[in-house]
Amino acid sequence: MTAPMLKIGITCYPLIGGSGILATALGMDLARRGHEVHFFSYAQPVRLDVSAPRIHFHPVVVNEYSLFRYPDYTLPLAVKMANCARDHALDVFHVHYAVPHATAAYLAVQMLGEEHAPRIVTTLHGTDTTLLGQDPSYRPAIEHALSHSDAITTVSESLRSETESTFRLTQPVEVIHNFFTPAPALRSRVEMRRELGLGEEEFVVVHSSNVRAGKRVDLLLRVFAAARARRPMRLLVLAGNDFAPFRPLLEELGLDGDVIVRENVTDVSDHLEAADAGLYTSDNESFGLSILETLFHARPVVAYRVGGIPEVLVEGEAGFMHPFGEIDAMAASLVQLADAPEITRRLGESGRARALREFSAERIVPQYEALYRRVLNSGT
Ligand code: GMT
Repeated sequence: MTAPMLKIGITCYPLIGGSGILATALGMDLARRGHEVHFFSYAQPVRLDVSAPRIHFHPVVVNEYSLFRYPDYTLPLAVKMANCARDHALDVFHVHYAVPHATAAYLAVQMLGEEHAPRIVTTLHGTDTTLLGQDPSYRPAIEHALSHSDAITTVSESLRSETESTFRLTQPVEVIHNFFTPAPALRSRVEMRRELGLGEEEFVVVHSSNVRAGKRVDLLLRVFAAARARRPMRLLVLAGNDFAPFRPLLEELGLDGDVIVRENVTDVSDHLEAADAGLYTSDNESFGLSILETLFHARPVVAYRVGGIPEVLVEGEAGFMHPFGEIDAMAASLVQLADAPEITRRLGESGRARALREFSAERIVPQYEALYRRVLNSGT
């Protein structure tokens, strides 16, 4: 007998950022598997295809009231989630990022009455533990919402251990790693390189992120500058936010002609295919979804050994890691890759093979399905 299809409400941030990207990919994959999936957010998530079967998007409208200096999002979100759960008989609320989504889910459940309400699964993605969880103005509220979740997951072992030491929780925290499915290429590597003004033989390093403070774009440029000083290479930055604040450093380092910046690209896959290796310099990452994306394109990665990155990037199998803040060692790894195309190719292929083995949708999405069924069956 086949298991009944589920009705799942997914709440996430809609922007270019790991948690929203992952939540969108998960919802799309669940819908492909036959589940009915309802998304809640203040804007349509960037990678969400609302024309796909069984996908629904419910925008949360935030009205402006003159009394409020700061508009409130949590209450309209909770009301939208409760109404939708009632209208569509949702089984599960799966909220990505605790603040304020897990609190909104708790409120929605209280409004509906626990007996008739969906179960709550909360997935922590990183800064909800590592940043907001350390803030006394947020921690008790996050702890409250988590303790009223039917299941809590983190995207890495590293984040699980940090979550367990940050919050007092009575229920277990489970790890379900992130996954990735590359989008089909729209153009060839040669076409993409031509479009970017890159020569066929040039060694191209790629970095893809929201360029927020923790991505340490300053270190990215310094590492690249140190590598560039040893041999020719180019850096392609796929920036999910305004790159302008980094222009002065780029000029100071004399990198103007060697760095290509593209903001808010949607065809990330084509750009990754045009590159030869990835460079990531975050001071912390619970997982590093961009690193995984790069590995899926068979590009080895050079990164700092922080947070959950060692769970994604196995040293010697998919690239190189160095202690946070190292510049010369990171640059030396880039130069090594640039000088040895055979090693670069081999690392790229073994990185992709491991990514496929460990972090494919086929492997990860059933873990979420099993979790939904478990919370529904056990009532816990
Ligand atoms: O830092 C970001 O890029 C955004 C952030 C988010 O919440 O959207 O990313 C977090 O979630 C991603 C998906 O699970 C992880 O791959 C990132 O490592 C994590 N960022 C941090 O932990 C700083």
